Amino acid sequence: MTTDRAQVKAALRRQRIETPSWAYGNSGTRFKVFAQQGVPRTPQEKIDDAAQVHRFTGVAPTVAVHIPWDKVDDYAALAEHARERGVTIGAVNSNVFQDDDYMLGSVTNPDPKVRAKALKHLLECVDIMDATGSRDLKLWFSDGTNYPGQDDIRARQDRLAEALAAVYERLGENQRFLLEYKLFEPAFYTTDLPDWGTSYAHCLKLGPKAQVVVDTGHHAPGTNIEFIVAFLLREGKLGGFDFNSRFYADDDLMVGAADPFQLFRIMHEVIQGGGYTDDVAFMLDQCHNIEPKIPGQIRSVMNVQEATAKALLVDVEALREAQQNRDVLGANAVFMDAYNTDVRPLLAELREEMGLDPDPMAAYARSGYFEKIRDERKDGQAAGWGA
Ligand code: LRH
Ligand code: MN
Repeated sequence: MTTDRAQVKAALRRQRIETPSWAYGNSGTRFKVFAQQGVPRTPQEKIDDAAQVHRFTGVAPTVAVHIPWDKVDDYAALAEHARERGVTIGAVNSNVFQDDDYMLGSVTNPDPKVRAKALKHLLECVDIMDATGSRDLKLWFSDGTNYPGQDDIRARQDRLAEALAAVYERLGENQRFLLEYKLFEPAFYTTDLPDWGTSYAHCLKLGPKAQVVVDTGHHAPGTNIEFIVAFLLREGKLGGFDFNSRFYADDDLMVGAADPFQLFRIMHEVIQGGGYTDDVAFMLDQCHNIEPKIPGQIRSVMNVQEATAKALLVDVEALREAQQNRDVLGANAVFMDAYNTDVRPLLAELREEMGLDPDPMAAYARSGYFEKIRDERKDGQAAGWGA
């Protein structure tokens, strides 16, 4: 018996997808950053654009910020700016990967002065969370080495553990940190947090406020990401996702664009593993290097909705039965039936019931918002990664 339509719509209606402030700014590769018209110039304008994504999808009510890309004098005022536009500030992302001092590492750097500087920034990010009311601190470290012998792998883990313990100590009652891992880049020999196991081990040692975040672009090709999701959920250590997709490396393309079937398999494990709750942060972490940014975010949110709707339609009873009967093809067929279901009419219906246009992309294009920001934001410095 598939989950009935009303139940599926009720579940989709309470979906929460967080968009990243940096997706609205200019971004690119080491070869070129192609500037686009209408790009925001300030954290406030990034939030204005994020509010458009929520306006047309109804399921993107929070915006992740990145420090110092979104540095302001008054973070409480920034949070108020967001509230006035119907969104709130979500995860605070630290940045210890762009300062000259961090060339040989931030919290793992052999130089204790550099480590202290990095830790100071991480603790400042928790101060910002106090001001914005954010629950999550997202920690990603570019730390690593490029040549064998460059540094002591074990000693760097000791330094990392020391910094994480200090941050953990500082976290408030309802705060937590999400520890991100990445196989490689910018380091090309060792990365100090290269995989889910290393992140999980550090989080396990620290306690319940330390959770693992799965960036879907940060694995070796061929990695079964839904296995990692199922495992971390079973351990109560899945704190969230940085959703995007890739054909090769950390391409940061629109989630579901490169591999919609993988996104479906991931959402199936999320739902079956009890992770379709507010305890798991569903964040986008993408760069729209050549495509328009706000429509890119709207399309990405719709891709997550479609994968989630299909996963909610899995006939779980029939699947369990086929699995118990060791009916390999039968079980796979039940799974594929859900995946091959066209859920777009159901989502259009849901949007109408939510008082939204059934076609968010068309509704945004008709809204004239792009023309407005294109004309308003001619002057000044467009925001970017500042890399
Ligand atoms: C690193 C990463 C991390 C962010 C950055 C924008 O590749 O995924 O989550 O800080 O992208
Ligand atoms: Mn990420």
